[in-house]
Amino acid sequence: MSLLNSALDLRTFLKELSLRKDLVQVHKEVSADLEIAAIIRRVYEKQLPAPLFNNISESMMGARILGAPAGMTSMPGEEYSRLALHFGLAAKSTPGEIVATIRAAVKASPVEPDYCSTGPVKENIWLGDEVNLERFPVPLLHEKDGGKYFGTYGFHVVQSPDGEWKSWGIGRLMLVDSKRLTGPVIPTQHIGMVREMWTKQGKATPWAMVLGAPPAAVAVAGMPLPSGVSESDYVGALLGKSLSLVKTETNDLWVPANAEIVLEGEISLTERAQEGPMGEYHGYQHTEGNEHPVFHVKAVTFRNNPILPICVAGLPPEENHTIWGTMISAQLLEIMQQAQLPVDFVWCSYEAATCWAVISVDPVQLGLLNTNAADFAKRVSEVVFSSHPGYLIPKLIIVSNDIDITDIKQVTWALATRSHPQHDHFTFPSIKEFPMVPYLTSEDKKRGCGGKVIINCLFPEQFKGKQRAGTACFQHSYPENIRNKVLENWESYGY
Ligand SMILES: Cc1cc2nc3c(=O)[nH]c(=O)nc-3n(C[C@H](O)[C@H](O)[C@H](O)COP(=O)(O)O)c2cc1C
Ligand SMILES: [Mn+2]
Repeated sequence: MSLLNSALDLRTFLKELSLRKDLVQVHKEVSADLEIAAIIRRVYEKQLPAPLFNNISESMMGARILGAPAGMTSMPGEEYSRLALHFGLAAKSTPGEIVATIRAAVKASPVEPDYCSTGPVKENIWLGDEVNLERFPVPLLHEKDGGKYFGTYGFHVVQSPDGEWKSWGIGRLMLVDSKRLTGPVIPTQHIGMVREMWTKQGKATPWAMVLGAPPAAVAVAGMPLPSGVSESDYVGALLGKSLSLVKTETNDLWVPANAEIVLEGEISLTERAQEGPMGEYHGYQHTEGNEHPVFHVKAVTFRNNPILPICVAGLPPEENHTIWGTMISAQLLEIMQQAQLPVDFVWCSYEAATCWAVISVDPVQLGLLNTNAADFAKRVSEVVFSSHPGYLIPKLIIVSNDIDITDIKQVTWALATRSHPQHDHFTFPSIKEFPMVPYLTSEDKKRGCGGKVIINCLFPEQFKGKQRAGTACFQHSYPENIRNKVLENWESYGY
């Protein structure tokens, strides 16, 4: 079976997980009222195989839930395998290989979708009065959440009124009642920009949400591509293959033909509802919700025995870190290299809950720039913080490339031992900030800025192209003949 098919179809993806012993079929009856979410939380925290719940108390017959669709595994050397499979990549893929694949597509020509007349997502069609969202197993995710969440691993589909920009973006949606949902529509995210175009015309925004999409499509819908780029064309470029799309029943939007569930309708022009609180990606349970626009559902189409994939947000690693963090890393690396900065890798450490990105700099190239920490931090801030991906990340840590930035132990060591308390912390108080960042005060949110920071962990001599004396460790503190001798004799020492 070609791994590419796993990227193109959720059910093929699940078969491949099963072959890899990375899927648990749960046949015991379970409740969508906290029990399923609690199981999934434990699965993330112990890095266990993804659960597929086949028998759910509260839902119509046959509907299923998939948990931890891009959770980490604990199989040695295959920790990123579930994420890698979203792109059709091998189980042993490293973060570097995954990011390289995602970025190669930025440079490839867009591949337009195939517009099909029908597909499996049309196996069941509910129109108007038939719509009853509560027949699906909509889960309560955390005890103190303000409601049940239908959308945690699905993407919004909207398009500009002229039809030129078709935007797909992951965003959460809470159930209001059997025909209505609500969730944030942040003005600086693309759904907010497109909605503003419709609002200016005095119209509600035609909208759909896709659940159980091809894994590559979901990942790309969680990627901060530039505005105006249609995510469907980018998925085609990424996989070298067109996505098959079908038209929604009640509006002019196109959605993956093999999606599990599609909700369609509109984002109300004026109606709002209380959303949340929710346990969120930074690992905290909020205690108060907010008012957000109402999404009216006018039709639902779904496959037989539909699978609702969910993310139970909270402490890392879950999909807000493995998917969002990885996609942001790829885009940050792209924009920094385009700006000719001497950066060879960027990684949003999953452990930092998508609140920081670590930047790996080549000191030899850096030396050629003839710069210093303050000027370099300023240049990085100009390139990163004004960009769509950089807007999402409040903290940057700059290290030299002797550090493997995907290894949190090495990043911790660099942070503790290389940044000068007085000279290496650069703050930028007036830069636009993503409102979901957890420590923002209500003042910050009103201003739209909470302050960004760059922590420089490059030593002064590294700005002159020199590495500090090597590290004191097995690899660097002994001549090769001694290291080889020790390795050859290892068992004879008694180990
Ligand atoms: C599991 C998951 C949940 C997410 N939830 C939200 C959300 O509720 N609101 C939001 O603005 N972004 C959320 N994101 C991030 C956006 O999907 C991401 O920033 C994407 O770039 C948005 O699309 P856009 O760039 O076309 O605006 C989430 C990402 C993931 C992976
Ligand atoms: Mn977009």
